[in-house]
Amino acid sequence: MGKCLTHKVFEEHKVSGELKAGAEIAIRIDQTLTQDATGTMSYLQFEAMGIPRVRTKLSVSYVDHNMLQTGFENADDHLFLQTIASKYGVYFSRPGNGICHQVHLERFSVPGQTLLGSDSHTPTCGGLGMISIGAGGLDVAVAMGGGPFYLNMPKVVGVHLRGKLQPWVAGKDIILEMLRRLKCSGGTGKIFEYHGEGVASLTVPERATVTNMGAELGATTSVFPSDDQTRRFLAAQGRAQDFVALAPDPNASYDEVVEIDLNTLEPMVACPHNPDNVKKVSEVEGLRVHQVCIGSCTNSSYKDLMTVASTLKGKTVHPNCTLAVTPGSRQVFQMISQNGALTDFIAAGARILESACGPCIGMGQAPPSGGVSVRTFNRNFEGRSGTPNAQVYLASPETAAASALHGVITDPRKLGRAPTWDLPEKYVQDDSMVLTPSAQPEQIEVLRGPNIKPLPINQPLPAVLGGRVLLKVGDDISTDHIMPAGAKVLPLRSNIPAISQFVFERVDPEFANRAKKFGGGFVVGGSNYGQGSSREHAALAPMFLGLKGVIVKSFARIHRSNLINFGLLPMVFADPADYERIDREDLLEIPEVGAAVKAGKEITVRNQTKDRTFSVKLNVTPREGAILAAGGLLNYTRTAAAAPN
Ligand code: MIC
Ligand code: SF4
Repeated sequence: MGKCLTHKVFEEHKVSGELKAGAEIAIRIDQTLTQDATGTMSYLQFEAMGIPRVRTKLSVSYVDHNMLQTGFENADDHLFLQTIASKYGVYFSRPGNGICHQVHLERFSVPGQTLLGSDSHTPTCGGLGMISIGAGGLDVAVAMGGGPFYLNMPKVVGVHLRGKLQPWVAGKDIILEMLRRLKCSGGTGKIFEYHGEGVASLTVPERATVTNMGAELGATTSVFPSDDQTRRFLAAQGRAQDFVALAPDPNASYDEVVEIDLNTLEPMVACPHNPDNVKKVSEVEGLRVHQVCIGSCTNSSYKDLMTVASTLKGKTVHPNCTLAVTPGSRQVFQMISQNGALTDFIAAGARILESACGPCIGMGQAPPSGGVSVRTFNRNFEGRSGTPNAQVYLASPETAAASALHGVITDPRKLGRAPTWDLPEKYVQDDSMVLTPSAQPEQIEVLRGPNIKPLPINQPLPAVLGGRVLLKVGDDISTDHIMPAGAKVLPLRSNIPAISQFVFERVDPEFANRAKKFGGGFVVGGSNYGQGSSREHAALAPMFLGLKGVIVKSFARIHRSNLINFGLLPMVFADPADYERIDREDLLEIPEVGAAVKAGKEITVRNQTKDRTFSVKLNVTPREGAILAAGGLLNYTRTAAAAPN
């Protein structure tokens, strides 16, 4: 049997372990990326490791999330990030240069290399044949220091694409169809490798939309081959030298197979409040729309914006609906400005936003109360838009443009002939907003405004772990539920004491006070706990409040790793029925927790309130067990470094 592309790249980067699904392996990381909302912590952690300069081929620090600057906090963070990047050898993409994933795809992605990013949508660069994985900031800090990235080898799912997308049907509809079929935990422990004759007609930006939103499947990453489309894209970016052809062997074997016929695919939409609540657009057509937003790392490429601009040209947005447009990068912005598409947007009544995450992370453009917002984004969790009762629908740029014109959800195929235009032979190539690190790092002073607070560190695991159940939640709890973002909370990402007040705020505003009252404790949850964002603040801030562990039916990958990285026990009910037999404020005790963690398997938990015991599974590797025992990865790394050889 031949090899799949994923295994070829993993083999080249393997440091230890076996390429056997489920086995722990470590891979070498060529490139890293951070964004400002997770980056400040990541660089504080890197600094704490005492390594003088990054040891990757390339590390880039982006500023794209915290851009509103309604107070000093965001600007403080930007200066911190700029100076620390310069000191430690990291390229710095200045605010205004664009969304990290879009810019990285355009200017830095290299087929066949590995990329680790402190953002869950890092898999975007899989659209160009990279193995690009999202992780917590601490894992990225370790990779910047030259350390390998540890993961359990995912299964590789071959997604066989047949046929060709029909007019008005987009890359976004492919990934929405995947979400409809597999649901948002369907990709846990998996890599999706797209292949088959249908791949050839998909452009790099379309592929990047698919791999980007593979994050919503819970996948470790998604990847496309590197072929003629890739060669053309890189050449148009002035980076022909970065091209490497990459494909699976013709007889490659996959752990699982999914088939999609592009010929018959229709425009799709994810309905409130989860990205996997997917229907055909034709099933929800006619619903009144108050707002349409074009942008985010999923759909803000030159291709996406040109599609919308050409659809709107000569028309105006429906009077009942507002339209916000975000070009994904300065490159896209410059190009639509040069070719007149920006004028078409303005003439159509669009509100043009700067190149940043913006409304996707609740930084402005909150919809009206109970309003319907159609967005080309990737997440529609309750409240994420900034309006708790807004109804957010996720769709392609084509569907979003049609809906903006009609003021109701509209199948774009109703608009008649699809506009046609060619992808550019040459993109604007101007990297002047990417700053090169200093050649004299000793002369660089790292600027820390009052928003930058020191990093809290956990204690090693005690002999007995005990505490109250602080909260009991259901299935699909996202890291947006645990640690909300938005204009009020996001600026506090560098200030753990302040941000910890907002933990679980939208689920239970009393959570932080209860945690303090009981001196910490446990959280109980359902399936797919911690889906969504990679923000390690969803582990770090609860840790600051005294959280000791989480007991759930199942975890999402990145959040589970983040819990371990900060010394919090990720426990899974051995018998899911025990979930029903536990209540908020029950007093739990785990005796001899140290031995249990070392053994890595089952732990007995005593529910003193209910006077019963139940079992939970830890399923940690020996390395993860040692990290938990040390009270987190930073402690573990320090102890490992201090240990005699
Ligand atoms: C998101 O889309 O939720 C974010 C904001 O980009 C996060 C990272 C963060 O919380 O800073 C992500 O996707 O990882
Ligand atoms: Fe930014 Fe939204 Fe993409 Fe997250 S999903 S990186 S907030 S654009």
